[in-house]
Amino acid sequence: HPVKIKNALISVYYKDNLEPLIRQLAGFGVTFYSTGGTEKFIKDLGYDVVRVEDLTGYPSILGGRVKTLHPKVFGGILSRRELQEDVAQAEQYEIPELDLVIVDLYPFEETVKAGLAEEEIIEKIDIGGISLIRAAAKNFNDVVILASKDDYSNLHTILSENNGSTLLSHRREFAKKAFNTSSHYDTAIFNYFNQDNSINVFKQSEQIATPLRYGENPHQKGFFYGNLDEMFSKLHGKELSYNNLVDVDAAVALIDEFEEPTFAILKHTNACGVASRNNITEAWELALACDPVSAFGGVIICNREIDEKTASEINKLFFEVLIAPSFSEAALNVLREKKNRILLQRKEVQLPAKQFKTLLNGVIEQDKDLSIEGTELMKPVTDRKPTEQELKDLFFAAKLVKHTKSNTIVLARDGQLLASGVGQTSRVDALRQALEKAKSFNFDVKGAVMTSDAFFPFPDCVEIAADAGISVILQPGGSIKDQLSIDMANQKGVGMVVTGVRHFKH
Ligand code: 93A
Repeated sequence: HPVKIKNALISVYYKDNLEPLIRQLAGFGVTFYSTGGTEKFIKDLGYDVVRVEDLTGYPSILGGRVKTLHPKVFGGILSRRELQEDVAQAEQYEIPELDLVIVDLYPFEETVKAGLAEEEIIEKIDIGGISLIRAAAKNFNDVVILASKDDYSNLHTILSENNGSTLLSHRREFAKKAFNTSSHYDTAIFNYFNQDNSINVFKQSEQIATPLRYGENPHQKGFFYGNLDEMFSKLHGKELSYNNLVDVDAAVALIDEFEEPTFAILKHTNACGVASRNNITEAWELALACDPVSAFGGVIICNREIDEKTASEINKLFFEVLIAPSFSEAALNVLREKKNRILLQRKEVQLPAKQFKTLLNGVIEQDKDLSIEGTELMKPVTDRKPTEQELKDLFFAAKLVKHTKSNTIVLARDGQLLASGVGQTSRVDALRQALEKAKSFNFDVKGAVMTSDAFFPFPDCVEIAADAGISVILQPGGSIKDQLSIDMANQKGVGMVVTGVRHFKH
């Protein structure tokens, strides 16, 4: 469906970049229709122009507010060329078929940015131009719309290659861009009026926005955007809170690292208890034993069905949320005894691989940290090599350190988290916290393994860990002082492996 351009309506605020296209169109014998300033511009290039006023029989009125808003203009854009009634009416009312519309809108955003008075800003809300754009884009079947300077050269190329005609595919593409321009324009106007943020744009689409009781604290409003039903069946309990959701997210990310039957208990996104055991009741008991104080009010997750026996043990603890792939009927009966606790049954869904966070006046995006280094990637760098069991423990602890706030140190042994230092401002503080904590729950860390989310800038951590009885240390390496840490390890007779992959989590 090639359409040859015969008549063009041109109404542009900024005239730059237009000249080559005008010259080309003139060469193809196109008739120009134009508004005041644009008309003068084309005339100055030496071409004839029909004034829109002469087409409509009206002058530009109301200080230019009404220039092109007229049936002779809009009829010429919107008439369906293949519809007899339309063609007949166009003839009856002497409406020319306009098959190209070029508009450059009043610079609304620019005027707002320049900080001009409201009166001037309002005057820069383009009405005629935006209507021309929308009309021409709607009728892309017959009409070419250029709503952006960036597209002038595109059309120039198309016309050169097609002897003054465009194809339907071209026109549809230009229409898409035009609606992008018009929607952006109206959004800018909306944003100007909504500076008080009294209309929450996200909230408008209620189907994706779930109001939460509140945000992180009761004085903060909160919403969730997404579809939780896709991820979980809620089997019991009150509504998930903002903080619950944050912890559930952390819990899911952590447990998905594990193949073997595992329980994890989280508080404020950090694990305070994790254990892997073939017997899940045992896994639960060992996870809880890690830090029964922190476990109070936590979020619990397991990657196996919860049976009645395990449920009875979990039931002794006050907790917020329990997540599992399934629950036996009997387990549910036990767990449903308490009214508020939330029971979530997971569904199998692929989660997005990207994550976003607002900051300053924008958003940052990153790939999720999906890297996990298996034992084959743990490079021994000390005289003392890790045993099979130690390698297994290192792998277990590496999964935990990756999902704990930096700076962090994780101590583990035999598939059980012993203690961790979380979110500290120095690595040595994280280590001290972990050791203190282990001691306070009567864990002897002798023979335990230790993992660090990032390299050791100094050998102090290695020295402290070795003196506490840690047998092997895993770290990514990469410090210019790596050798000092390795020397220290050799001197103290502890093992060290490096992975080359850092796992900061902020
Ligand atoms: O004030 S308007 O909204 N009323 C109109 O009818 C109208 N028609 C075109 N502004 C209108 N325009 C705009 O005038 C165009 O979008 C373009 O920005 C400008 C071109 O005016 P001139 O050709 O006089 O420089």
